[in-house]
Order: sequence, then C-alpha cells, then structure tokens
Amino acid sequence: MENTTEKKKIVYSAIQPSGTITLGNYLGALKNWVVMQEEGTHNCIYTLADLHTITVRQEPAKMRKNVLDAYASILACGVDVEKSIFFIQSHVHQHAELAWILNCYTQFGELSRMTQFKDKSAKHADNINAGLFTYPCLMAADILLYQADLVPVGADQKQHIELARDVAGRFNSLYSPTFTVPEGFIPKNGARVMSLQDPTKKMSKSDENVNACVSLLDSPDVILKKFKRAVTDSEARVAYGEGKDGINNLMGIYSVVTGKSMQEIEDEFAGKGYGDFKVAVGEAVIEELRPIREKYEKLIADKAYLEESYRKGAEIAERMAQRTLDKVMKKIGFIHK
Ligand code: ATP
Ligand code: LTN
Repeated sequence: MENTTEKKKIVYSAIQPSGTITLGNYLGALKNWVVMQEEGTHNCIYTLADLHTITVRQEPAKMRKNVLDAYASILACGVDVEKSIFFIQSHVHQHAELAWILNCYTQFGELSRMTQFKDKSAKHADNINAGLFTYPCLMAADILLYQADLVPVGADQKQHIELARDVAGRFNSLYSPTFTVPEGFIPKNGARVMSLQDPTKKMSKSDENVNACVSLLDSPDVILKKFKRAVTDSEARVAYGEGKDGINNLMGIYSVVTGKSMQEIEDEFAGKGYGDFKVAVGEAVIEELRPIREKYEKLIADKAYLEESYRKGAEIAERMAQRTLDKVMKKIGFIHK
C-alpha cells in the first residue's frame, strides 16, 4: 500500500485541566479537534496541559481529580485514542526541557506584551510567578516538539501562537531549519464564547461565578437555569447588533450548535421575547451536550481504560518529542552523553 501517512499535516493542540471543561472550550477548540481527527487527512496530537495549570495555585487532590475528569471529558467529546495521540503533558518530560531552552530564545519584552499574562496577573495579584510570565514558551515547546502545522484553538490563544511562530522562525534562522512554523486554526463561529453573567468577558473554566459558565457536565436543569439567568439588555428583540453583547453571545452559541445563520435566528424569533429565546438556546445546548455527559459517566468509571489510554499516548509522544529535542540540542552545541 502507498505510504501516505508521512504527507499528512500534523495537528497539535492542548487544553488545561484547570477545572471542568466549558461550553467555550468545546465550541472554541474541542469540537474542531474532533472534526480534524475525523477528516482523516491529519495526524492529530492532543495534550492535557497540566504543567501549564500550576501557573495558578492548585489543591493537589482536586488537581488529580481535574486531570482524570478532563481526560475522560475530552474522550467523551469524541477524541479517539485509536485515531489520535492523546496524552498528559507532564508524562512527556521533553515539554519542560524544550520550554527551558525556548525561554532563552524569547525576549522579556515579547512576553510582557501577552494579554493573557496581564489578565491573569491582575486576577492573581498575590501569585505573579515566573511560570505565569513564561507560560507562552512552554506552549511554544508543546507545539514545536511535534513539528505541528496546524493548531486549533479559540481566539484568545492567537497571540500565543504568534509568539510560537516568532520563536520557531528565530531559531530556524539562527541555526538552520529545525522547527515547522505552525499556523493557528481559529473557527469562524464559536471562537470566543462569552460569560453568561458578563458578556464582555470570555467564558472561563476558572470563573468564580458558577452562573457565568456552562460546564460540559452540567445537568440539563442546571444548563437551562444558567441560560434563563443570562445577562442581556433591555431592547427585548432577538437581533445581532452593537452594544448587545449578551444577545450576540447567545445568538453565536445557538448558531454554532444548530448550524443556523444569524438571519435565520432573527427570523425564527421575530416577535418573540428574550425569555423564549433563552429557553431555546438552553435546550439546544442540552441536546448537544447530552451524549457527551452520558459517555463521560461511562469513561470516568473505567479508570483502567483511562490509564491504558494516556500511557499509550505518552509513549508515542515521547518518541516524537525526543527526536526534535535531540536535533535542537545538537544545533545549540550541547554534548551528547
Ligand atoms: P482558564 O480559565 O484556566 O484560563 P480556559 O477556560 O480559558 O482556562 P484553556 O484551557 O486556557 O481554557 O483553553 C483551552 C482551549 O479552549 C483553548 O484553545 C482556548 O482558546 C479555548 N477557549 C477557552 N475559552 C474559550 C471561550 N470562552 N470561547 C472559545 N474558546 C475558548
Ligand atoms: N495555553 C493554552 C493551552 C495550551 C495550548 C498548548 C494550546 C497549552 N499548550 C499548545 C495549543 C497548543 C490555553 O488554552 N490557555
């Protein structure tokens, strides 16, 4: 048989196990991970970025639970270990090693411009640690270790992907071509799902307000309640427009989940109030998430399967990562042991 695997593009992405996976993570990133896997035209590599998670203080028992829950949730979304490589970042030590090296090829000024650093340091003013600052170097290491061509992420990660591209290009021109320069893949719809309580802010796993964010594992009742309470405006007309962040967000969610265009949604709800619309969005989301929650319940009860899957993923990933790390170290001038 003709060997086509070598020509396939490499897709790489990761998500932090920093809490229960949200509707934002799903629509912005995970849904596309599965689409790319199913297209069969890419080699997909996905990671639970647990090393990234400790940039914010974690409670150990909770962190262990979050990692397993996130691993099972992502499988429940459709990532399939027979088709994709899916592992836990800390199991592949090459990530931390390349991250250190890339720290030395990234400028302080570049990192100072990262908006996520500014946001997170404002939010965690008591713990502005060096890891939070150099986080984009670890993310660049994740991507570059696997020579990724495409990185499916939500819009908030655009700046980090740009940095990974800059660092890769810099290294390649200082030495010789070593890294593939990756492209971000940001979906047209769903790239920025906003908080249901403050639609000027993105929906985030680590939001303290539980009503701000819909989790993949929320029960139907809870989902409906959160949508009913979603902050909107006083106009009471379902139409996309400036200054209508809450409604724009709900329309965006409804559009990705149902496949309807904004115009179709406006027509569907012409003459109806926000109450009807919120219930419709809630119900559509409930149906989208129902199979995921059911699959998750089965997977989380099967620890042996989860363990076997992430071990297998790490074993393959480690071989790929070491190949890149060897090349990098040789070019820099490290001596082989
Ligand atoms: P945290 O709150 O801990 O910062 P997070 O919810 O922002 O976490 P990440 O693990 O940082 O999530 O992101 C995982 C993926 O989900 C990334 O590709 C990111 O771009 C995407 N993503 C995160 N939040 C949203 C959102 N609100 N809308 C669309 N995509 C999102
Ligand atoms: N920083 C990302 C998660 C992440 C990532 C990556 C995404 C870590 N490593 C590599 C894409 C590629 C975030 O979503 N906050």
